[in-house]
Amino acid sequence: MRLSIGALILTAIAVAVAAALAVSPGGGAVTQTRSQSQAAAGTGAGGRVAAVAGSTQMGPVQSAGTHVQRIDLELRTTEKYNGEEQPRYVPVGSTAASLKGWTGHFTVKLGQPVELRIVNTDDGSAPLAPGYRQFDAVQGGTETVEGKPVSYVPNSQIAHTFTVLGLNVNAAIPAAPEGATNTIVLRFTPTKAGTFPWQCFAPCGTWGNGFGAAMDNPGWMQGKVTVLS
Ligand SMILES: [Cu+2]
Repeated sequence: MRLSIGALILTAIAVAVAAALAVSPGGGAVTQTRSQSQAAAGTGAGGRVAAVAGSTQMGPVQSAGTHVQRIDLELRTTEKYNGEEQPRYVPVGSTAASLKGWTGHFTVKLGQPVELRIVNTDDGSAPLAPGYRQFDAVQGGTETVEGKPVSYVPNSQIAHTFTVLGLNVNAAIPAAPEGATNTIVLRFTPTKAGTFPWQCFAPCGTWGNGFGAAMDNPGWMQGKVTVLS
């Protein structure tokens, strides 16, 4: 089973956001702009922006502070893939229009702390299969669930993971209380420059033992994170 992980990540992508950096659709040039939320709030200086490379969509990601690179995601269960509801990581506040071209690509800076905040609306679990159980543990950073520090999530409660193998980072996402949401915050500092796939390892999709549909498509349960040096 472990061998198959390598195969699974071949198409995957990644995380993180960049404080103030947006990568062009070409993936090369870097531009700076203000995030929608900050613009709305009138917080001008040091504006931060979502970085989405390889697409034309900018997520409403913002920085919480001068140095922290904040990524705000929602984990939705109402998005439809081929007409079928599938779980999906999307920037907070995304609309159908803004999700066009969303590939789950973020950009962050090397050596600066990242705060990945996930509002999870999924109250169903998808326990990790044998060979993937190591992803019930928080790796490469610290995690809180509803503000409480956790080092792992019992497998029976796992709904998703947010895993960047190339950065040795893993967040375990527990199912939300029925009909409610829970908020998971993962803090980590990228230690390597490059572009790394991220993905979920919980079998939360349809087909292929839970590894099809959402699990097999960028902008759903996988993406990429670029760490700029
Ligand atoms: Cu998942």
